[in-house]
Formats: sequence, structure tokens, C-alpha cells
Amino acid sequence: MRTEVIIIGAGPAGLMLGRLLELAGVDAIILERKSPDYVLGRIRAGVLEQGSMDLMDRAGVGARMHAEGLIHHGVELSFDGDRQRLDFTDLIGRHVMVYGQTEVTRDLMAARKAQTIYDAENVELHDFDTNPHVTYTKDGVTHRIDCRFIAGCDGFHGVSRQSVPQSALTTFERVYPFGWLGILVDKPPVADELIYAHHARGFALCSQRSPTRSRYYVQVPTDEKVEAWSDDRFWDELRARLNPETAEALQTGSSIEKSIAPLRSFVAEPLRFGCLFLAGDAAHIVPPTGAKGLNLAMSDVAVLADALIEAVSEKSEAGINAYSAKVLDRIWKAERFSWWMTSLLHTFPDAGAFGRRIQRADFDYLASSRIAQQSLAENYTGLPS
Ligand code: RFL
Ligand code: PHB
Repeated sequence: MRTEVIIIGAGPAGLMLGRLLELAGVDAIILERKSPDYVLGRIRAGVLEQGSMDLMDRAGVGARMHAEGLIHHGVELSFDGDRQRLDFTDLIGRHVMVYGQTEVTRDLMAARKAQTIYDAENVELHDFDTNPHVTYTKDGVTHRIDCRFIAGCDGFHGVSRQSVPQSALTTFERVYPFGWLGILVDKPPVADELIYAHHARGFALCSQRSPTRSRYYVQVPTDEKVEAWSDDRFWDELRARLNPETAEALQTGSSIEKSIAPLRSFVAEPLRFGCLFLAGDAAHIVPPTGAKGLNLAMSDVAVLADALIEAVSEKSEAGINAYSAKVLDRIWKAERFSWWMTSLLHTFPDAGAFGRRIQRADFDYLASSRIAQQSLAENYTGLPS
């Protein structure tokens, strides 16, 4: 079999890239290790920047997002119970949209007419310098697809980045000594907007998926086991980290999903190796505090799609030549913001009294400076691409 572009991974990056190529008439096949149900069962991001909303529209899949997504004009930060609302619309004239990654994925899956091969095992990338092709096994049979380009959109643990010789890759990484324990519950959100809370017991986040479905997180040590957290224990811990009024208003119930995600910052450089391009979590990871992971995946593939369309139609190789440097510039800015939000809002085992005072001073500066608030708002709602 032969195609122009093989996309590894049917997460939001792979599906969006596939959709943009399909609309441009570029032949592409997606290879995904898991089943469609498994992909749709993953509960992840919840916040879309304007650029991601625009891309959903460009991909022709924005209708349900506009009908069901919730526009948020600001967020609340809370530090040891002291509250500070940031009004993005007033500060920077922009807003974000609460629309779950699951729904983004569902919309992109539904729109796709071209081939996606699910349950593809043992995906291997070959000769991506000279004669690119990919092999995989399905139902015990090994297949080969030849192509011109390979897009590695297979997430942090995927095979694409691992196929690149170590000597060709430079990686930058920070692993944080904690993770997020998340819970999904069919109860109305505690507040209209998201609440990011710093507390001596650890960080907490009140998020949401709809007017009747809420998503909450608490910071836990890296080695924590999800089995150790009954719903009651989770709700008690969350209440303890919120200011008393918010804690009082919290509507609790039985969790419909509960999981722990480790926190990590990671960037690989460069993002092009001959005919192979890395995009999304395959290329970089941010801690979720800045709500940037999904949005970065979207901005990577917007650039990559244009570059591949241009190259496949033989117009120019300028886009594919510029891809790595162009997206890395934005990636590092999102890495910085996500690291800073994480540093401000979490408790660090080795912070000491000095580190805790610096966090407090950072919050007090933010609370008192419109310029500091504008900076946060500019980054949170999304830097221009
Ligand atoms: P994904 O979603 O990991 O998809 C990769 C796909 O590749 C498949 N795959 C393979 N396929 C074939 N062969 C192989 N060898 C393969 N190996 C893997 C996988 O099965 C999968 O289907 O990567 P992608 O598309 O780059 O998308 C990235 C986003 O998923 C991620 O950045 C966000 O979820 C991060 N994130 C958030 N981002 C935001 O922008 N806003 C948020 O509010 C936000 N909250 C979050 C988050 C991530 C979280 N977790 C669980 C890490 C909250 C959490 C808790
Ligand atoms: C979520 O709703 O899952 C969510 C929202 C904001 C974040 C991270 C996760 O910063």
C-alpha cells in the first residue's frame, strides 16, 4: 500500500492533522494502537484557546463546540484561601472555551472519511531519511505502507520519537515530585469559572465539562496509588484546600472516573528528521497547570498541515524546512508559562520557608499588578502563533 502521509496516533494531534490534510485533498492514513472506544474513554484536557477554536472551525468540526462549549471570560486563583479573579476579557480582550478533549476527539473522528487503522500493533518506522515506510501488525498479519512523509503524533510514550537515533535528538526534561489525582462527577460545578488553588496541603483545581459535569484535581505525591483514595477521602481533601465559602458550596457525588497523572515538562529538539516530523505530546509535555498540552498539539499540527500540503503539492519545501524552529519557539513559551503556573500554585517538598514566601510574594504581586495579570491572561488565553 502507498499513501502521501502516514500519521502515527489518533489522539487530537493525529486526528486534526488527518482532517486538515483530508480537506486539502492530501492522501493520509492514520495508524492507532488502541481501539476507538479506548481513545474516547481517556479523560484529559478541558480548556481550548481561541487558536484551537479557530482550528476546529477551519477543520469544519466547530458546530457542536460552539453549541455546547462554555465560554469562560476569566479564572479564579486562590492562595491559602485568599481569592483573586482574573477577568481575561477586561485584561486582554480574549476568552477561552471549556470543551473536553474527549469531545474534540469525538468530533474529529466523526468527520473523518479517510482511513484510520485502529488496533494496529507493533508499529515500526523505517528509512525515514531515504525511503520512508511503516510496518504494523493487525489481527496477526504484518502490513507495510510506503509514504512520502511520516507524522509522529503518538504521544509521549509513542514509537515515533523512540525511532530517532539518540545522537540526533536533544531532550530537556523536568519531572515534578507530584502528580494530579483527578475525579469526574455528574454534579454541577462549584463555580461558574475554574478555580486554581494553592494551599499548604497542596494544589487543587475546580474544573468542569458542562453545567452538570465537574472535574476536580488535587496534588498528590508521585508514588500515590489511586486505590488509596475513596471518593470521601478525595472530597475531604479538596474541601480542605479551598476557601471556606467554596468548600461549603461544593456538590459531591460518586466519581465516574478517577486517575492519577504525573507532572512533567519535556521538550525534544529538533522536530524533523528527514521525512519524519514530531507533533503534540510526542514532541513535548507540559504540566497541565497552564491548560496548554492540547492547545500546543493543535498549534503544532496547524503549522505541520500547511507545510505538508505545500510540500506534497510540490509547491515548496519552505514550510517543512521551517517547521521545527517555528513551532519550537511557541512550545518553549508555553513550557515557560506552564512551569511558572506549576511553581506558583503547588507545594514543593524542598521549597523551605524561603520558597514558600517567594510563592506568596508572587501571588501578592499578581493580585496587585494589572500588568502581571495581563501577562497571565495573555499566556493562558494563548500566545499568537
Ligand atoms: P495523545 O492524546 O497522547 O495521543 C497519542 C495517540 O497515539 C497513540 N499511540 C500509538 N499509535 C500507534 N502506535 C504506537 N506505538 C502508539 N503509541 C501511542 C495513542 O494510543 C494515542 O491515541 O497525544 P496528542 O494527540 O499529541 O494530544 C496531546 C493531549 O492529549 C495532551 O497534551 C493534553 O491532554 C494535556 N492536557 C491538557 N491540555 C490542555 O491543553 N488543556 C488542559 O486543560 C489539559 N488538561 C492534560 C490535562 C493532560 C492530562 N493528563 C492525563 C496527562 C489534564 C490531564 C489530567
Ligand atoms: C481539566 O478540566 O481537565 C483541566 C482544566 C484546566 C487545566 C487542566 C485541566 O489547567
